[in-house]
Amino acid sequence: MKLSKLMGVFCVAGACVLLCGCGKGGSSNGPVVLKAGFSTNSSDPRVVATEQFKAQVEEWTEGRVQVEIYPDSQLGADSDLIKGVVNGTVDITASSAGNFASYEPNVGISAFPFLFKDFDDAWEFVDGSVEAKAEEGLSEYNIKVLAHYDNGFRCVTTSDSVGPINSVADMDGLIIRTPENQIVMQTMLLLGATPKVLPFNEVYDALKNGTFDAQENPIPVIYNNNLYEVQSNLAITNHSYDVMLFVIREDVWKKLSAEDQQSLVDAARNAEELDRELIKSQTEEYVQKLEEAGMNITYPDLDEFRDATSSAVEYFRDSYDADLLKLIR
Ligand code: EAX
Repeated sequence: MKLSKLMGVFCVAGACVLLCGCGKGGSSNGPVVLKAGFSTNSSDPRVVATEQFKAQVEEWTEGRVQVEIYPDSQLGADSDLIKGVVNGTVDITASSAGNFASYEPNVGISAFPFLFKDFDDAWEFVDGSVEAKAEEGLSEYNIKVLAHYDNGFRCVTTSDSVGPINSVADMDGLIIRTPENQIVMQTMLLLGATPKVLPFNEVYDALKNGTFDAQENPIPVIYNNNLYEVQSNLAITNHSYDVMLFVIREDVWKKLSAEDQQSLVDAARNAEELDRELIKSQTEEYVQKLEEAGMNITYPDLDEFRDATSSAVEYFRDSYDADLLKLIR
């Protein structure tokens, strides 16, 4: 067969492969590889749930979309991971809603103190229209919300030297580490403590060397990240519910075929369900494990804490959408 004819055949074949590749989300340049980064270690439910997401996405897209998981702040701390999604260096992350507030302030609205009585109450809110409205502005920053992971209800831990928390008075003057979340910081101020921000991957050492007296995080985070090794007391304050946004770069999302997008949506919904199950069961089961690990557990009167923090919404009246604020009180 003459060379020119042969060349002709190759071109047609090549074009056909290209056309096929494009149609199916993956491209002729091989699979779409999504880098997913997290601030916590691999035993944390957000990472465990994303491992399931990875398996389902790769199976359901027949390998056209692949997910690489980077725990332990390998791709950066929470604020770096979110910045990475915005500027295209990280494809997927899950982080507390409050950490997105520097892009879209309304997103952190579910963190107001003592807003929810239990997980079902919180999930109903997070799956509702208020949260959806609050998240609308994220698209402008190339952030697409795929699902709502759960971090749990935040509680206060303290060192041996400052002792346990049994009342609001015990919070007075505590140097307490918080994430970069203005609502959590104001809540600590209203309780008389002094909040200071530190990236999560530096918290263990900072507590160990006494830079901080205290920190606040949900029970699964305290256990899964071994914070009981550097804090002696746990007060069950449940002072703030911590929804986490499981997000993907919008530009990458838009390049996927509708079929592969649907696979990611379905896998993300399943991962959300698994994450919530894990967080709820660990919140119930890990208090005993923390006690067995030597922590002194206290149950302060939360009405006193609720009263002391009741002005938080008023304080932020000008920072949040007034209609949204009306809907949370
Ligand atoms: O779960 O920084 C924090 O305290 C957050 O809760 C973090 O994502 C760890």
